Amino acid sequence: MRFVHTADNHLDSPIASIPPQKAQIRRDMRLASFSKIIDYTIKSADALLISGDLFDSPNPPRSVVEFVKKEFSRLSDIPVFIALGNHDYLKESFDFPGNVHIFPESFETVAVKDCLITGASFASPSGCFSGLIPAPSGNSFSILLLHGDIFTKSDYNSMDKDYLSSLGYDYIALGHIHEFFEYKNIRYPGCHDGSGFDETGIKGFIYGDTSSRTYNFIPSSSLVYSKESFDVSPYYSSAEIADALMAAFPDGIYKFTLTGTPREGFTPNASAIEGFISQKFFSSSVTDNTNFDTSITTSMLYKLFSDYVTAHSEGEISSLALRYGTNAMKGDISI
Ligand SMILES: [Mn+2]
Repeated sequence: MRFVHTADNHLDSPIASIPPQKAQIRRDMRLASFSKIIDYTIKSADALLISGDLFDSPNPPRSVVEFVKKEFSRLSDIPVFIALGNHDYLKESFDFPGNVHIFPESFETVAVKDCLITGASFASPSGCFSGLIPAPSGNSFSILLLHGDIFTKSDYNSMDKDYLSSLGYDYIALGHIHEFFEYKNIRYPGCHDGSGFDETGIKGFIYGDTSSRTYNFIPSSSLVYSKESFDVSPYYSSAEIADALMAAFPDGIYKFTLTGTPREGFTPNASAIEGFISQKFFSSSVTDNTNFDTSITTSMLYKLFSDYVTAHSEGEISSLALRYGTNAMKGDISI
């Protein structure tokens, strides 16, 4: 059997860290990425496995449920197996089409093709499945579909990864951790497309083939969230820095931090750079964390000035005053 394994889609999730008018566009992009996973399944797989947190809440907005119903219908007779998580636990009936199977609160095993899929769903926002059951005996390829945490002792079905791994399943399809991770027969696909700076990097799903026992990560994120430091030392102006940023990074959602020591007499203008680069990046912010030039800091004038500034200000105000003052003493009065 060839399968697609996805999880933690949080399709109705609020989008943080970007302006509200862009957040709506970003929400739609994440739905479109989910549609591409459905396209991929139709083209290349015999089943779709979802390890929980498909939705961000147990009562997602009707429009999102309708969207998912339509997507599942497109799969026609390709089955979908869902083990609900701590966000979308068993609460309401989603009225999904007949090819969709949601596992109940207690473990159940379902046969499909050459596989036996065992799974269970969260029935409340926290909890654990007591008595994880071993893989069924026999020659069938066995899959365990579950939402849970193998990294910390949390309220979200904490499991010991070595114990879990030893239960005899050929493939353990987990959800909960929003980053791809594999350990022996255990795999987390991560979320399918980022929704905040706690989900940085390329996101995707797993495409598995039970006969060759190959399990590949397939990217599905439409835009990547990224935090980047950028050394401004080689550049002479804010426009140059903006050009360099746009040349160095693909479109995405960024938090840039400027570092290094700007050239003499020049102070980067973070908000101007933000303005320049908005023509390329879906969303970006720029923070100036550069050092100022200290080549004149031994002079008496500088000492009087810096003593006064540090005695009368603090934090960012203090460091900006020192930088602008230092530049002014060298004849540069631009800010
Ligand atoms: Mn979760």
